[in-house]
This record gives sequence, structure tokens and C-alpha cells, in this order.
Amino acid sequence: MQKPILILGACGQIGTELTMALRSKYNANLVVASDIREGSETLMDSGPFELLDATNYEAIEDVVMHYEIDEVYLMAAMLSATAEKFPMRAWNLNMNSLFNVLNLAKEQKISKIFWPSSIAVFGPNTPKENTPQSVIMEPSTVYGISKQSGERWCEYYFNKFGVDVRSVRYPGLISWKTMPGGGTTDYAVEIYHKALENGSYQCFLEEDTKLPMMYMDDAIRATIQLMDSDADSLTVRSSYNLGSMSFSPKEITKNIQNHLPDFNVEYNPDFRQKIADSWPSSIDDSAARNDWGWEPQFNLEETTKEMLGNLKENYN
Ligand code: AKB
Repeated sequence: MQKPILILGACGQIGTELTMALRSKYNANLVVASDIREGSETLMDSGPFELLDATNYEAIEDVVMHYEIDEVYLMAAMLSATAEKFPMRAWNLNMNSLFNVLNLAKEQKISKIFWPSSIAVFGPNTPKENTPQSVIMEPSTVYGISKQSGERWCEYYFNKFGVDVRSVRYPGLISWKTMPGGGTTDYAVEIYHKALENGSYQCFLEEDTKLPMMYMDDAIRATIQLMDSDADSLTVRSSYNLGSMSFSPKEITKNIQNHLPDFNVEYNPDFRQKIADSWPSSIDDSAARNDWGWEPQFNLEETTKEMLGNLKENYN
């Protein structure tokens, strides 16, 4: 029998699609969405919703008890670019929300956690190409430091208290249903909107900055696949590298121009360039492939077709 699930940060870019995917896979009434603000109509109308601050332990505990929640997906976080502007707010949100769910599991009030990490855990001294699972990290951003610390705490709670916490290091995620907010990889979503809206885009990264990216459907499939995996098959309890495609602003521009030949991009790098320069270009995800059968399905061409095809209506 399916046990109730709680999603914290359900109205963000990943949370929205994850909630909808879990609601169509399971009984939607047992998938409780929560956030500090209300989300899209589709999300609000498709199952239970609670206004909830992920940094408030008692409030989460109340919801967990009320719905008899078994699994929690913690998707609330402040991303890399915004975190550079509000370091302490980012640290408090990213760390306190994680401790809240880890401690609920330690107290045996919930039995399984998904918590997302990021390619931001790597830093300027990490090998850039095919970045291994275990390697020198030394993140240089507030967000990266919070994700790296979070990974250490996840592994610690697993080893010390047997908490079943699972995690992946998401690359930049590309989606058309909900906009991303405050990330460095957000350009790869904005560019599709601007291509359709006015045929030109001012890119905040340099044209050759190659970063690991993934289409949202792959990211959601990976998340649910990891959560469905047999606990004994998981050898990584910090966070799994998760790879799909890698491209630069120049490459995605060329790809969009195959569909919209007049599309034009200018490059005006800002403070986010330095963040991007500290991250890998491509990821070795063999541990995820070996342990739980991870395999991506969308390449850049397929992603472009999905993005332009679905966003077209918004700009007609
Ligand atoms: C960001 O750009 O901050 C995020 C991430 C890579 O974690 N998309």
C-alpha cells in the first residue's frame, strides 16, 4: 500500500514537475505539496497543499503527523546566483531545512528522504572534464558550500543513525512548465523563451562556457528511480553524480538557429561567469549507472524540439 509523501518546495522549478509526476504515479491524495507560497493552478488543483516554511521544524512535524507522511522530498533551496547576494539567508535556508528532515528521520517520524545536491559542490580545483564521483571539491560559492556540507551531513546521518537519505547532484535543468529562479544555468531556459519572444537574447555567460545540463523529464525520472531503488544497491550516501548532456551558450544557440535561423545572441557576461567557471564541463555518472541503472534519454536536439514545441503557444 502506498504511504503518504510530502514535497517541501513544491512550487519551484523541480518541485512543480516532481509533484505532478508523483501524483500521476501514485494516488494523488497521498502526495502532499507544500511551499511558502501557492503554486500553479495545475499543482494547486491536483492534490493536497500546505503553506509551509521548510526552516520551521515544528510546522513540518505537524504536517508529517497530520498526513502520516512516510517520505519527504526536500526541494526548497536558494540557488547559486541568489545565494551570492544573500549568503546568510542561503546558508540558513539550505542547511536548516536539511537538518529538519534529517532529524525527523532520525526520530523515526519519516522513513525516507530525497535531498538534491548539485554540480556546484565542485570547485575551481576539480578536474573539469568527466568529473569523477569522488574527487577534490573545494566549492567557491555559498550555494556550493551549503550543498557540499549537506552531502557530508547526509552521509553522516546514514552511517550514524541509519537515515535512508538519497541524493543526486543535479546539473543545470531545462524545463518549459516552470521558470527556474536564481541559478547560474538559468540562461539555458531563458534562451528558449527569448528566442520565441523577440528573436534575440543577451547571454550572461561567455559563448564557450560549457556546463553539464539535463532536460527536466530525465531529472524527474532519475529522482523517482533512485527513490524506488533497493537500499542495498546504493553505494553512495552523499550524492550521486548525474550526467546527461553538456553544451556551451554557442552550441545551444546554433541548435536553436536550426529551428529559428534569425535568432541572434549577444554576450554580456556578469558575476555569474565566475560561478560557471568554477563548475565542471562534463560529469562521470558511472556510479549512478551501475548502482541503480541511470540512463538519460534527452540530448540537446531533443531538448530543443521539446522546449520550442511546448513554448511556442505562449508567444503566439
Ligand atoms: C544553479 O545554477 O544554481 C543550479 C544548479 C546547477 O544547481 N541550477
